[in-house]
Amino acid sequence: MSEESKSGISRRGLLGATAGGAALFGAIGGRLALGGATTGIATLAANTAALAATDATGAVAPGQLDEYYGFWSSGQTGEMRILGIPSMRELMRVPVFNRCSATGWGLTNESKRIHKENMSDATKKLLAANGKEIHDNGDLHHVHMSFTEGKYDGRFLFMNDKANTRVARVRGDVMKCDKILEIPNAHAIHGLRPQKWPRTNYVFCNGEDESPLVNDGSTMNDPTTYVNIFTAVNADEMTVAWQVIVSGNLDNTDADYEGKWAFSTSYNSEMGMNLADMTAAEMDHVVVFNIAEIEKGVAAGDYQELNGVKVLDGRKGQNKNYTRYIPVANNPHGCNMAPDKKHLCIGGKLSPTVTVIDVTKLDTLFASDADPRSVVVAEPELGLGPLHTAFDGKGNAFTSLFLDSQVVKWNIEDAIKLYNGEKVDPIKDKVDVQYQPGHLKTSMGETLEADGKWLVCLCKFSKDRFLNVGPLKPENDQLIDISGDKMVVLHDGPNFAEPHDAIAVHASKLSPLSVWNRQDPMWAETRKQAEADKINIDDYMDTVIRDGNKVRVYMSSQAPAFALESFTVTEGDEVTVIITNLDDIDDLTHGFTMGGHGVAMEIGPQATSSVTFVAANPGVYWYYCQWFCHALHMEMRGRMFVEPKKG
Ligand code: K7E
Ligand code: CUA
Ligand code: CA
Repeated sequence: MSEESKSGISRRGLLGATAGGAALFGAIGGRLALGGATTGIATLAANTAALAATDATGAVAPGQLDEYYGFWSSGQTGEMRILGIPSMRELMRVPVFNRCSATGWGLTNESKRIHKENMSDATKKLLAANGKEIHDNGDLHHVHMSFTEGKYDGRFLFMNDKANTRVARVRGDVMKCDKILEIPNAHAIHGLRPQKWPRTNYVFCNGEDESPLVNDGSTMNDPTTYVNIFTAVNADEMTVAWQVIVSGNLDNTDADYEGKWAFSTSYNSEMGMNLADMTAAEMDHVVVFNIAEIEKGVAAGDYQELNGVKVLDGRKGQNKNYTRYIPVANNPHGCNMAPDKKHLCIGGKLSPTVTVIDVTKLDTLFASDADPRSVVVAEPELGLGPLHTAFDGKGNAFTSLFLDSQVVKWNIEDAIKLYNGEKVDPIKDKVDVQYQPGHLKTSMGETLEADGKWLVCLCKFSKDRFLNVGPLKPENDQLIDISGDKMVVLHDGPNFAEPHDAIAVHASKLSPLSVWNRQDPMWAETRKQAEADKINIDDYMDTVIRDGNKVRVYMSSQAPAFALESFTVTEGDEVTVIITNLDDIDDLTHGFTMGGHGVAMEIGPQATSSVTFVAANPGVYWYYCQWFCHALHMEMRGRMFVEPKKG
């Protein structure tokens, strides 16, 4: 354990900020067993009789639940992860842009339908040329929950794919992806945020990579043909509502608490095509999007239609009602709206400053030709490499300092006073983190219910913090207690490549189902086919339907047996196996794996799943349930007989 966290924990003990709750020595035991922070916490336990199960140390006793759901991105892994906060226990992985061996995501007909539903013809062509139906990878940086009136509403989580320019949605009720939308015209969706007020009607998405607007291979070297595109996705329909062409590129984005604005940082206002050119200018900018004016422009027909999307021109010198460009120091990164509804914080990255914009001054800016910098109300110098900022709801901000490997706590009002010439130091505390932090998240900090309890700092390097596992090391997500004046690092959380961002949502905001609803739309297409085959997929089923060389095998499952002990197909048949799990008990998931066929899927309680493959080789093949479900789980298997083709 490092010196700073040792002293931190004893300070925490002295503060005794842990009152309330019964003495739960088990909580500490659980933590000791993990071999994590040992001595300091043991001392704390001895000194503080009253320690709540989910407070102060981050320790959560066996059998106790976390106070927050943490929704993590996973970068190039392409999935969403759910962790508990403050325990930092990984609770679930939700495959989205990746393929998943456990659940069959990317293999099942239900998941493939979601992948393909909004796929462009160009992507279909590309995939076919590469012998594929769907993409194998994604680069998921930002996960954000839907809002109602500035508060999380638990309905959906939205996330980006930078690699293949997509946006996906995960349902809050079952924690499965239900929509994947390829965004036309834009390239490399990076920053993504839902509208916060009055509700999430739009999800705002930044295209990061500059490309010719009509990208048909007619030009590469004429930079004047290159543009970047800001996209508003209709969150309910998961369709593109409109797009705006901007000057410069787009990195991170956020929205205000009045539903009036969206903001995006741009690190390449230069429109450079290499590192030297992208960092050449003295200043880059933040683009402000005026949502109402853009909607008016759409209604008035002030757009070109490109790949079925209404594209407005918001470049500098074009319609000044749609956008404004606020100069900020070169190559900014993070874009974070404070829960005070007023202050937008822009991470300087190359500059040691955070630029604070007062969004209540934007109406005046749009109505006049005032200096766009007039909306800047503070620019505190905080340290080297400021990337992202989080908030405690008490007027303080926490900024990650990538180069300094620190988190800095600073006060927004004090920073404004300093900017106005008063002699105040806005910096309240700094803490070392291990190492090189990117995003950082406070509990409920991106909502009007920011509670200032926890901060999770997503460090890009772990170096020596864990047992060496070879050249590829995990990231390190650190838990920091921010409830006191001083920040205290409490926990190291190794994580696989590569969470960029996370949100901490109070557990009261969600109540996911334990058993699927039989009428769930997830298998609506499968149901249609079954109805055509006169099969009731809600009931016991053990029927094989032959339709030329297509064979549909309908079977239910109930622990510890599939309804069909065996079935027969002919060599070369296209086989679809459709399974309904009739068990309706909490946590009773079955699986279906067809041996030797590269086929496996999850079937949750009361769910239907289906998978299609070609039985190319004659012989006997065992299928089995791969989800341990019963004392006789091993016996939950059956045979597929593939008869040789005659003649
Ligand atoms: Cu890694 Cu939000 Cu993609 Cu910053 S971004 S670190
Ligand atoms: Cu069903 Cu294992
Ligand atoms: Ca730049």
